[in-house]
Amino acid sequence: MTDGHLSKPILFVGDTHADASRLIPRINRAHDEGVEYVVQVGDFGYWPRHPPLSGFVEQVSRVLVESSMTLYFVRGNHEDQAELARLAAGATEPVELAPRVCYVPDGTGFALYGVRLLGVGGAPSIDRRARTKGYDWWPAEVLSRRAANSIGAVAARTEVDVVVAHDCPAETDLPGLLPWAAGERHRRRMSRVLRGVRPAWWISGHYHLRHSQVVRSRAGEPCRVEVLSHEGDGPRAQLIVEAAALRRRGDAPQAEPGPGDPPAGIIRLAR
Ligand SMILES: [Mn+2]
Repeated sequence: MTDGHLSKPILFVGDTHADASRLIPRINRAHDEGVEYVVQVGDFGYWPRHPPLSGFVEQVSRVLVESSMTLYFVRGNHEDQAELARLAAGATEPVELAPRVCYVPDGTGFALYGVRLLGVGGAPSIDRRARTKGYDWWPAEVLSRRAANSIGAVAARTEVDVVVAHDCPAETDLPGLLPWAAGERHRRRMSRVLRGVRPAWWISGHYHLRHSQVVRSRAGEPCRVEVLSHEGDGPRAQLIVEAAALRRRGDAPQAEPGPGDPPAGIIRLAR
């Protein structure tokens, strides 16, 4: 890896929910800023069997191909879980579902400019009673406790800089969160992953709000949690970070920045 790669920016995007009309301009703006890789944190909107949503992936793919960019996404709770599980069966690396659109199965690692990222999908749907099992809702939307433990155990033997997840760990003090047992249980599973993986960054979505916080694992190591908002929320739906700032080694974040005081290496694009 050359030093030039370390200054390369990577775009992280919150829940897109198959909204091509907002995601495509965002990708185009990022391309103008030199971004080559887009990492989406789940609730991407992968619904290949649900027209008209089924055209979303192909629309995004065409733009990525034209710009020579690549998008990676983890699964949220609002995706076609059955199709994703079928297409990713046995995969040990990201799966290209359409040209330059790659699905990152739970516990799968990938590297961008030497930054090591690990995908951890899943979350519980608070609206599941309004959904139909096997059509637009599946019990496997959550990350199982067993999967959380096994991701933590495997990743503990490797170095991971960034966890890309849909949900965030229980240590995150999300504002305005209503008490909900299933949600709390799932965030505790994310905490198991956090303790096992010990990433420097945890970048996630799901709550349709923007929140930044440095949390500490039991060993006291800091992890910068960046919860991204949804695609309709303008700049709060994205984070652009230079590769060097994402590397685990080097200066790990030590303190939470104050309001209007972004950590070094972060560039926020105008809307
Ligand atoms: Mn979600």
